[in-house]
Amino acid sequence: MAIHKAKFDKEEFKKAVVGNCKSLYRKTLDEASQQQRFQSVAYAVKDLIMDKWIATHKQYDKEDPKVVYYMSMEFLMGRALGNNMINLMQYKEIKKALEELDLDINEIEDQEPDPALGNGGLGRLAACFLDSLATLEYPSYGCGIRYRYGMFKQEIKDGYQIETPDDWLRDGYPFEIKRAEYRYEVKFGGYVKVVKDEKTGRDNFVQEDYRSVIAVPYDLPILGYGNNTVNSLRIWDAEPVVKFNLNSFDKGDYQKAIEEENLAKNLVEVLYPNDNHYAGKELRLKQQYFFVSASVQRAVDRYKNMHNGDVSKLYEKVTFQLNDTHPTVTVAELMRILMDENGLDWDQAWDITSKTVAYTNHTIMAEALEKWPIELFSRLLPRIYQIVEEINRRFVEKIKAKYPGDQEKIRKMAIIYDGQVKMAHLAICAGYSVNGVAKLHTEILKKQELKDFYEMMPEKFNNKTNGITQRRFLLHGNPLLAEWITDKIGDGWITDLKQIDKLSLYVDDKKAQQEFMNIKYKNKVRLAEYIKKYNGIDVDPNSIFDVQVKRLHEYKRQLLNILHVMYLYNKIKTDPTFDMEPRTFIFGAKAAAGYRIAKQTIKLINNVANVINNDASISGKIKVVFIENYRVSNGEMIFAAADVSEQISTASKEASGTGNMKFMLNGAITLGTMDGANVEIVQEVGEENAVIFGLSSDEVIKYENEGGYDPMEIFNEDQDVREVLMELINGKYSDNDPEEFRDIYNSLLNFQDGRRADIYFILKDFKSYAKAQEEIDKRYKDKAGWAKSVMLNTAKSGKFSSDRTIEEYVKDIWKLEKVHVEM
Ligand code: 4GP
Repeated sequence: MAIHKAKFDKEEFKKAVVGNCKSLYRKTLDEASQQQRFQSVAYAVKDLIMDKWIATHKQYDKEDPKVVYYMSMEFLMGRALGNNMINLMQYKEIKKALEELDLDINEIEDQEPDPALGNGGLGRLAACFLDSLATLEYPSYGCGIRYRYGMFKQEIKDGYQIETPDDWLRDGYPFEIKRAEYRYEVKFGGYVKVVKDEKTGRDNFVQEDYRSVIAVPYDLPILGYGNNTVNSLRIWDAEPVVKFNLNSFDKGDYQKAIEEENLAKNLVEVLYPNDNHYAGKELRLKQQYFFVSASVQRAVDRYKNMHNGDVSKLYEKVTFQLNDTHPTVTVAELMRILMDENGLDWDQAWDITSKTVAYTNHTIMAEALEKWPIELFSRLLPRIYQIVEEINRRFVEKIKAKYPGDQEKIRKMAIIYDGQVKMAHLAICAGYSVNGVAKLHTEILKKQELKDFYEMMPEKFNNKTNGITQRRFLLHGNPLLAEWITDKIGDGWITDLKQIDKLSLYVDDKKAQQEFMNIKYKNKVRLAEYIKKYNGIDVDPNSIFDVQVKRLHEYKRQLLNILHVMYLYNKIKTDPTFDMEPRTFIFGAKAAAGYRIAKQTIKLINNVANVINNDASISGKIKVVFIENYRVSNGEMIFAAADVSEQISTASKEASGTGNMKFMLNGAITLGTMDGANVEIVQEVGEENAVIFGLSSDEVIKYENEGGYDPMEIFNEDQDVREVLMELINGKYSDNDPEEFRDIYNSLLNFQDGRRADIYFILKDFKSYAKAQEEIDKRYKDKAGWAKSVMLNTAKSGKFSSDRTIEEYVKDIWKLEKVHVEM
C-alpha cells in the first residue's frame, strides 16, 4: 500500500492553535485553561483533516462506488485527537510544535473526554472497523446515535460502584460538524390509514395521528492511516418538529407540541448501559427506529440523487450491515421506503431489501436475544409492524413448504410467535448474510443456537473472526514498543500486521529479549504511576501484572479470578515460606447499573484488595487493584503493561473477545479457556505460548443439555474451595457483615429463582484454573523462556488486525471497491 505523508507546516500549525484560542475563548494560550488549550489544538488538527474530508466525498460522488453503511447502536470511539494525529502521520511533528508552544501533548490528550457511545465489545469493534475501512480506502458510513450521555463514568466509593453521567459534550466536541442540511422526520405511533390511489388503483398506507421528531446528523471524521481517505461516522441527534413547524400551535394543538418536544429530548438522552443483555424498554426501541429510519432515508436519497431517482438497483451500491439485532428494523424501514415512498410493489421491494441487508451476531447469551412484545411494537411502529407481519406470513409459508406438517419448525423459526417479534429471526430471514465473530462462535451458531436456520439456509452463514486496529492499540497506546518494532522490521506492520511475524527472527536473541522486556517494564512503571495516582496503591513493576479488564459479566468470570486470589492468599497465610513470584492482580470493569451480582462482584474485588493490600505479613507477594472507570483511553495503557491476559469466560459463552487480541499484540500471555477467539490465538501462537485450562465448549454444552452439574459435590469434597466459599459469608471480606456477599455464595451453590447453581461452571473449573496459575508462576521464573513467549505473542498476532477482518467482509459480503483519493 502506498503511504502518503502530507507536508506539515509547523509555524502555520502553531499560528492556528494560537488563533483558535483567541477566536474561541478571547484568550492567549497562557491564560487559557487546559481544556481550552485542548480545544484550540483539536481545532487546528481538524483543519488538517478538512481538505481530505472534502476531497474524499467529492471522489465518492464522482466515482459512485458501492458503500457499506455500518448500522450500530454503539460506537465506542475513544479519544480522537491522538489517533487523528497518528493517522495523519504527523504525531511527532505536532508534538514538537506543541512543545514550542509550551504545551505537553500528553496533558493535552488527557483533556479529551472519551466519546464513549458504546458499552464494550460490539461497540469497540465498530470503532476498529471504521478505522480499517478508511485505512483500506473503502467507502463507508458508520450510522449511529449522538447520545447526550454516553457510557456512565464509574467511581468506586467504599468499594461500591457509583455511576455518574458522562457529560462528554459539555465543553463542545471539536471534531464533529452538524449537518443541518440533512434533516429527516421520523414518525412514531398513531395508526395506518389505507387510501386508494384513484389513478393507479393501488392501496397507499398513510400513518396518521403520529408523533414525530426531526433527526439531524453530526459527522465525525474517520481518517485512514497514511492516505487521503476521510470517511464519516454519522450520529443522529433529535430535535423537536415544532421548532420549524409552528402549525401545531396555530391549531392550538399545544399538547402535541409538548409531547414532541419531550420525545426529542428523551430519545437521544442516554445510552443503555447493558452489555450482552436486552432490557426491553420502549425507549430503546424508539432509539433503534429513530437512527435506522434517518440513516436509511438518507442512504436511499443519496442513491436516488445519483441515479435519476430510480431505486431499483439499490443493492448494487448499498449494503446495510447490522451490528447485532439492534438495528434490525432496517429491514422493514427499507421495505416501507421502497413501497410507500417509491411506489414499488412487495416483490420488487423484497428483492432489493434481501440483497441489501446483512447481519452479524455477537452473542449467544439468551438474555441478549431481542424479543419485542407485539403490543408495544405495533403501537410504536404501526406501519413497520404491518410489514413485519407480512414478512413473517410469507416466511412461515416457506417453512411450511420446506417442512410440511412440522409445526415445531414454525414455533422455533417464525419471526412473530407467542406474541413477540423476534429480531434475530427477522434479520436472518431478510439478510443475505449471517455471520458469527470467531470460528468457534460461528460453529455454535450453526450447530446449536441457529441450527434450524442454518439447515434451511446454509448459504447465508459465514464466519468473520474479529480483529482490532493496531494503529490505536500499538502505535498510539504503546509508543515504545511500536518504535522498537519499526526499528527491527520497518513500519510495514502499521498497515499490514502480518509483517509483524518478522519479529520471530528475534525471539531467541538475548539482546532483543532484554530490549523487549525493558519496554514492558517501562510500560509497567507507567501503569504503576497511574495506579498510585488514582488508587493510592503502591504496586511493584517487577511483579507479574496479571490483568482482567472487560465488562463485568458472570459469564466472563471475574468471580473465578478473585476466588482464586482468596485461595492463594490462604495458601500464603498458612505457609509463609510459600514460594511464588510476586503478583499484581489488576481488574477493571463496569457493571450495568441494574446488575446486582455484577456489582457485588466489584465490591468483593475491592474488599479483597483492601484486606490483602494491607496485610504486611505477606510481604507484598500479592497485590490487588481495581482500576476505576476502565475505558478505551486507560485501556490503551493497561494492555501495554500486562504480562498475563485473563480470558477466562465459560467456554462457549464469549463469542470472540477482542481484548484478548489487544493483550496479545502488546506481548502478554493468554491465560484462558478454549473459548471465542482464544482458540484461534492459541492456534497462531502455539499451545506452549499460552496457558489453557477448563472445560471445553463441547463439555459445557453437554452438561447444559443434561441439566447442569452439581457444584455441591465439589463443595463437599474440596476443602480449599470450601474454605474460600465460606469466607464469602463469614465476614472476613465484608467488615463483619456476613450477608454482603450472600447472593454470590448462593449463585454458586443454591438453586434459586429457577436458576441452577453455578451455571457458569466456576467451581467446576476452579482447580484447573489454579493449576494454570501455577503454570504461569513457573514459566515466569524462566526469564528467557518468558521473554521468548511474550515476543512470540506479539509476532504471531498478525491475523488479529481488523484490517484482515474488513478485507474478509469486503470480499465475502460487501463486495466493495477501493477508492483512492488524490490530493
Ligand atoms: C460482544 C461479545 O461478547 C464479544 O465476545 C465480541 O468480541 C464482541 O461482541 C464483538 O464481536 N458482544 C456484545 C454484546 O458486546 O452486547 O452482545
